[in-house]
Amino acid sequence: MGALPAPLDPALLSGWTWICHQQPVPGPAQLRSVFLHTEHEQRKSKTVTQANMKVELLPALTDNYMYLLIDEETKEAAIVDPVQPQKVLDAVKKHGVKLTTVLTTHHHWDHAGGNEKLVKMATGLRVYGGDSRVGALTQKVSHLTSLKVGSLNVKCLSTPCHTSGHICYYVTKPNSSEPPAVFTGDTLFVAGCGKFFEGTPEEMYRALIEILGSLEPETRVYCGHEYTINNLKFARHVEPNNISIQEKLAWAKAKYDSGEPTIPSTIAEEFTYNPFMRVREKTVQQHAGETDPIRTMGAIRKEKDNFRVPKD
Ligand SMILES: N[C@@H](CCC(=O)N[C@@H](CS)C(=O)NCC(=O)O)C(=O)O
Ligand SMILES: [Zn+2]
Ligand SMILES: [Zn+2]
Repeated sequence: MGALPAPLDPALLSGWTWICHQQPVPGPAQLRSVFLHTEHEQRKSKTVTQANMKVELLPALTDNYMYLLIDEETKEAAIVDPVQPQKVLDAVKKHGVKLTTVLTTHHHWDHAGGNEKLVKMATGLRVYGGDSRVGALTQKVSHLTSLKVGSLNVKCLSTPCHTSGHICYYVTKPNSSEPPAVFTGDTLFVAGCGKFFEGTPEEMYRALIEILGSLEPETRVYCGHEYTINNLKFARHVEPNNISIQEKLAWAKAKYDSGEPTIPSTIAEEFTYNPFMRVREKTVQQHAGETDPIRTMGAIRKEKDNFRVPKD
C-alpha cells in the first residue's frame, strides 16, 4: 500500500466556492485544493457490465460523474455530461469504442461545461440536450424523444425543476432481460434530489414520483454527483427509525473509505431510503408537519437547503 491520505469527510468535499451552475471561482476553499487534488486521484472509476450495455463511471471534478455508455453489439458509445473531455477520450480509447453521442442532462457548468471542448477534440458528435443554454448543442430534445446509440434505445425524459430544461436519459436494450439504466443528472441522486433552482415542488414530485418512479423498479440509477453519504444523513434526520437508511449509510461509508463509487442504485431501492421519493409516506409527512405529498416535497427540500451535515 502506498501512502494514501486518510479519506476526507465528504462534508469537506465541496471544494471550490461556487454555485453549481457557475464556473468555479477561486475562493477560501482553495486552501483545501491540495487535499482535493489528492482526493480526485483517489476516486476510483468502475465498470458495470450488463449483457449488452456497459456503463463506465468516470469521476470528474470533485464529486461529479461522467458516464461512458457502450453498446457491446456495435461498439458505439455515448458520453453523459462530459465536463472533463480528456478523461472521456482516454476512456474511449481504453475501451476501443466509437464515440458518436453526447447526452447532456442540463446546462450547468459542472455538467455541460466540457461540451465545446469535446466537439473540437472529437469530430462528428451529436450533442443532445433539452435546453438552448447547453453548449455545442446539435439536437434539442423534449419529453419522450427517442434516439439510438448503436442498438441501444434511449428515451428522453423531461424533468424540469433543478433547471427548466433538465433531461434524464432512459436506456434499454431491445429483447434483453437485463435491467434498463437511467441517467438522472441533478434531478435524482442516490437518497436525494437536486436543488429547485428553476422549478416548483410540484414539478419535482412529477419528476421523481410520476416519471422516474414509474420506470421498471430494477432500473439502474446513474446520477450526476457522489452525494450519497450527505444525502443519507439528511434522510436519517427525516426518518430516524428507517432501517434501510441506516443500512445504506453504513454501506456507503464503507464504499467511501475504499474510494469506490456508491453508484448505481435502483429505482426500487430509492423508494426505501430517499426522503424525496417517500413524500407519500406518513413518517416523512409527519416530519414535515404536512399531510400533502407536494407540500411535503417543498418543506423537506427547504429543510435540506439549510441542513448542517453531522460528522457521523
Ligand atoms: N450540498 C451540495 C452542495 C453543492 C450543490 O448545491 N449541488 C447541487 C448540484 S450541482 C445540488 O442540487 N445539490 C443537491 C443538494 O444539496 O441536496 C453538496 O453536498 O456538496
Ligand atoms: Zn451538478
Ligand atoms: Zn445542476
